[in-house]
Amino acid sequence: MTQCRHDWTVDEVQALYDLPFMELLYRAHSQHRENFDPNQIQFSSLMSIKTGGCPEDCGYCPQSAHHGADLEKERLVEVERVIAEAQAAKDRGATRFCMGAAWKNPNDRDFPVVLEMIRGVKSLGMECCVTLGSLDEQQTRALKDAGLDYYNHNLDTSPEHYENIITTRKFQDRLDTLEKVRDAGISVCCGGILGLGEGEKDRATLLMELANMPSHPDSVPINLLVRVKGTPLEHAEQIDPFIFVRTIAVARIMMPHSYVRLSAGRESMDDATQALCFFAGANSVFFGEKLLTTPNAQADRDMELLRRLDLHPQESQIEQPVSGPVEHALSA
Ligand code: SAM
Ligand code: DTB
Ligand code: SF4
Repeated sequence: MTQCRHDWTVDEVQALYDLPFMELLYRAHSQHRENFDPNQIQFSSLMSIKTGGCPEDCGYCPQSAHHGADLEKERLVEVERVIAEAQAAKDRGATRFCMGAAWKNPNDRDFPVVLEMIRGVKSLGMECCVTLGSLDEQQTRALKDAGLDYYNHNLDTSPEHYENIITTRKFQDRLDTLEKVRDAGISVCCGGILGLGEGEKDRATLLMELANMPSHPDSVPINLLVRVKGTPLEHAEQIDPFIFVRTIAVARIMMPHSYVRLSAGRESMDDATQALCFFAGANSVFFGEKLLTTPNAQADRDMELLRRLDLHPQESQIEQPVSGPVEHALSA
């Protein structure tokens, strides 16, 4: 097992980025094979449980009330609908169900309903993840008691670039919530977005911040900005796909035991780039036609890609309810 480091300097991270591409991929893939089955991908499914009208002003996000994205707002969805979607995701081969809400933080009226959703998803024998914004200690304890496995809370970019992208909260606010999540014994899902007009150093600093947390996030989603009309970043310059692949590789080397998720942005990525990401150490994706509000890679395209690359979905790691084996569309 590879040792985990929490004392990276930005120069060390930059030096990894600067390795010749083939050398970097070789190192990352070797690291990946030491800790994971390189032919196995974990599948998560995503559902927006409360859409739009968010008071935060994240420049990338179509759900912010500050921007003019064409989006149908939706109140908190009903628990039954969530459970039905989770069951459908499980039948398609997802082992984790993730729910996202466009909140700065959860309110007292809606929070108990989310707890009910978590209990419902857990009763299906799935891992459960939610992303609800900032939390206080009472809320993290309640989430843990409801059986929550993962909390997603992204750092998104470097502390230096943060205020160019989000002005309604501080980078430190994110770290504070993450500390409460960790202290409650919930696994952390934390990553970032590339393509926010950041520089080389911002990307290196983001990975340094992630790896230098007291423990590495269990899941590290690396998102490629989905450029949405009406958001301040709708015309952001697209990054070179090889920079994206390098970022996956550097994340894999720095956080050897974490699941690195090739997250948003796959729809606009060609198959060869995705294959390079898997080689570089990405071993988790969102499966299903939709992310939260934007389209994801089509399910049939994903199945075909897996088949062509001889990749197989990871089986559930939690004990299943007694209702019998589930036929996986992905393993068919
Ligand atoms: N409101 C909560 C929060 O921001 O913590 C949870 C939901 S928010 C939509 C979850 C994550 O989605 C964000 O942290 C960001 O990383 C990602 N995201 C949002 N819009 C995106 C976009 N257009 N492209 C890529 N990732 C995006
Ligand atoms: C994460 O890092 N990416 C997901 C999930 N965590 C919640 C969200 C992607 C959202 C993409 C834009 C949208 O569909 O609204
Ligand atoms: Fe709100 Fe989250 Fe979107 Fe930011 S990323 S505007 S906090 S929903």
